[in-house]
Amino acid sequence: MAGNFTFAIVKPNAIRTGKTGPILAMINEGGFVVSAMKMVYMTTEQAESFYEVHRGKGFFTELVEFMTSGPVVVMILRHENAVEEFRKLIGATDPEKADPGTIRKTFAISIKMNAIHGSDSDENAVREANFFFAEIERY
Ligand code: IDP
Ligand code: MG
Repeated sequence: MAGNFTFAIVKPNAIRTGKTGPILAMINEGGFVVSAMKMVYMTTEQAESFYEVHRGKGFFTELVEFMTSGPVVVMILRHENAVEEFRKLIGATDPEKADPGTIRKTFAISIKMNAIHGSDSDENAVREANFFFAEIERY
């Protein structure tokens, strides 16, 4: 399964502004298959744990506050070479640097409120999918 899936989160700014549907349409148009999906409202402890790798960075506290400011949609997405292909579809972290036509260029408000998360490696896709879904091999 590794290599053929990635993990994504539609972030609170996109949910609040009603962009979940348009973002899912772009994901579908990009050839990704949604193989697991649910809406969750993370606790501070969950968000801190999910973003553990960023603990100690200047933006860590505001990132955790943002990701717990409302519900998010978490997903497992299938595609060949999924991690790399999905990072291309979402664009650069900073929307000002993201290519036209990417999800972040289209829907991000700022570097923090950048609409969507995508795993950065196969190893992290497994970790992140496991963080929110049980028995991920079933998907
Ligand atoms: P990525 O999401 O493109 O992999 P990371 O560097 O892993 O980017 O950062 C995780 C998330 O933290 C970003 O998607 C964004 O929401 C937030 N973030 C990154 N850099 C900054 C910053 O300089 N200020 C505020 N938030 C940031
Ligand atoms: Mg990252």
